[in-house]
Amino acid sequence: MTTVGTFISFEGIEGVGKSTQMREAAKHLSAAGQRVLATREPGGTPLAERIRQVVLHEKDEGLPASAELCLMFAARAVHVNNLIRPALQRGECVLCDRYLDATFAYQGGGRGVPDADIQALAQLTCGDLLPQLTILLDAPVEIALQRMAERGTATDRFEQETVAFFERVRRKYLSLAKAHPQRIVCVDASQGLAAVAMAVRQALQSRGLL
Ligand code: Z5A
Repeated sequence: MTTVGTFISFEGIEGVGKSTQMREAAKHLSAAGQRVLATREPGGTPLAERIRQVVLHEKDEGLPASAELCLMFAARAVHVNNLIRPALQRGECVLCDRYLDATFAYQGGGRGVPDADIQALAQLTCGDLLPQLTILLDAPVEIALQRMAERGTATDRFEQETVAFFERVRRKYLSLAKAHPQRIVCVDASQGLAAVAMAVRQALQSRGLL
């Protein structure tokens, strides 16, 4: 299926500022005349948001890594088919707070699921759909966790993970950026808000999107 819109994902460990920077980018892209759809994973449609509730907040039973992986892809299959592909077909600019790289980073780097298993499920659920541009916001784990602590939101299953877990996730993200330099732009998210926003803006400009 030919897609005519633009697909951009925002990635990084929790608290690096993905949501904040995605909102800024949406403003700039809208002002530049793009029709912007901002969405997130897991979630983005009513059904995928219900799956999100389970995968982030299940407390009564243990959730094995394999089940967590399948739930992430179940939500993604719904999201891609029901929201992302149709929006791209309409020529919209889809901004997604996390996508497939998050699965390689969290379920792969964090939980130890082999890349080949993740790749097989990716092929099954989203085919060849990859973002044209991925902004990886990178900061030391302690900075990101400090920001989350200051924000003081309710905790989910991931937010209760150890520093070592987030270090593995960060390392995997950085290795993905090294492996896919054409698609993934790594931004130093330890800087202040304005400096990070400027770097994101430059990445969009370098792709002719602004
Ligand atoms: N997950 C997974 O395991 N596998 C998958 O395939 C997918 C997801 C798709 C839900 O993610 C969880 O799902 C996620 C991984 C897993 N869990 N973790 N960890 P989420 O995206 O919904 O939740 P999150 O990653 O925890 O995002 P967040 O809480 O919204 O954080 P953020 O978007 O990166 O940060 P923010 O909300 O923009 O900023 C956090 C605070 O820092 C806020 O108060 C800001 O004002 C402040 N901030 C932001 N930038 C700055 C700078 N530059 N300086 C100072 N302060 C700043």
